[in-house]
Amino acid sequence: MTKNYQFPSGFWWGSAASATQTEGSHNGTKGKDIWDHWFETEPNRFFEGVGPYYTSDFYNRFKEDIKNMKATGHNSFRLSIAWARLIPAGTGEVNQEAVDFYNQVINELIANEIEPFVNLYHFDMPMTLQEKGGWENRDVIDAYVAYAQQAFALFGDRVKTWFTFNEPIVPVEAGYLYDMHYPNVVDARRAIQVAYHTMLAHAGAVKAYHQAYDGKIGIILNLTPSYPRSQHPADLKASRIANLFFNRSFLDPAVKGEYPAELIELLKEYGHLPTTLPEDRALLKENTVDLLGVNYYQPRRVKAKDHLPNPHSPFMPSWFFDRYEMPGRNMNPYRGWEIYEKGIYDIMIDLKENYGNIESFISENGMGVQDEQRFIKEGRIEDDYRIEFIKGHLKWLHKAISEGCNAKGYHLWTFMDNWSWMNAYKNRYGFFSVNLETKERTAKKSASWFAETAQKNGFSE
Ligand code: BGP
Repeated sequence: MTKNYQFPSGFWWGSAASATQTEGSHNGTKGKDIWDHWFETEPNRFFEGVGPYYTSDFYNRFKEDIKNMKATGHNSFRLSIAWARLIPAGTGEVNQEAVDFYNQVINELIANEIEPFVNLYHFDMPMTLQEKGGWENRDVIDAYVAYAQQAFALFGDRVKTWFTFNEPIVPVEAGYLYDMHYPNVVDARRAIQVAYHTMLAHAGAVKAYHQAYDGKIGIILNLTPSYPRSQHPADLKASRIANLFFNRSFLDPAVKGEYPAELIELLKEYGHLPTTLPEDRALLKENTVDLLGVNYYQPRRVKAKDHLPNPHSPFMPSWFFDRYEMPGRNMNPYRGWEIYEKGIYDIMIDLKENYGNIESFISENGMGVQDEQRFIKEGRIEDDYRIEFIKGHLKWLHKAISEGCNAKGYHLWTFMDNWSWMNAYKNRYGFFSVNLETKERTAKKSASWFAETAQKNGFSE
């Protein structure tokens, strides 16, 4: 029997991208950010030695791309502003060339009836500020809020949906715990301070926005629902702690304005509370988000530790649980991430039941595939696996909405294949492929499927 998956009217159909991954660092005038610096100093850390200079060249080709977005059924698109492009030194003078560029992009989107969702920070700390300690330095909070205010003043007349950060936990984990991003620190105490300062910067920007503008402002979190191996109390505890560290550490302060008491207790017990000031509590409490972007790629399966942690090893979240490789789980064989479509539903139910049913949307979800050229037939990548992936997640999102969840849209990661940090061009995610030599864009099969789905505001199966 055919089932209809019709979405509420006004549903946001689109995709997401970020400045560093698409614009091309060498295009226009831009101050250095940590990616430029890291690539200059350690190019071997990047897949095939490819850095942020080698991109789809959105900077020069955005008109063509926006035309393609329109043809792909987009009524919304998330981009990010590169802080170091708008304010090359991180603080002070604004770069007029960048203002012109972002104005043109925003105007072009609006002219094509595509709502611009603008994110202020996607892993791209200006190098001048990183040299002063980056998010470890409390002064950087003021620099960020000043940058946010500049962006609101310049573009806020047309941009009505803002985000302060994309996946703020990623720079914390990758940059300060696991040696995966610059500055390659491995120190939980410093990581916790970075996480805390990021949330203060977030709240400062929310405050500034609400004081002067009437649009919406939110944050984009990569939520990884935690599933325990079993209902054994030790596994349940492991899962609860994983959830505290990786979801609630940002979700609670962003939506409820306060950190979970259990997280505070845990950090206190191990002597890892961050340095705070008395006024921080009110700043967080009074400046919660209007909406939430949810990036969902994979769940987190955990179990109680097989062995007690070595009491002399430095504090790490991995002290409290082990990863659990559930037998039979469905893996994306190319990216090595589990595909668990129901996770999207579980997140939405959690937001409904525990976070006041805050307005949200899927701000990233996608399937990275290596060597996608293998799937070319008659000049086009036949990415049926991506269509199935999107459909599978949309079905669960649809169910969540039918049960009263406040989910307003779905954005694929990403519009066209892009440079992905250390993975460079290893995994391709786009509706469009890009010939990196000629920069020619070619629609994949998923682009036409999405266009039709967006146009019908759903699909049937
Ligand atoms: C998300 C980031 C994106 C993008 C995506 C895919 O976490 O917000 O910027 O990188 O992951 O990542 P990857 O290319 O490493 O598979």
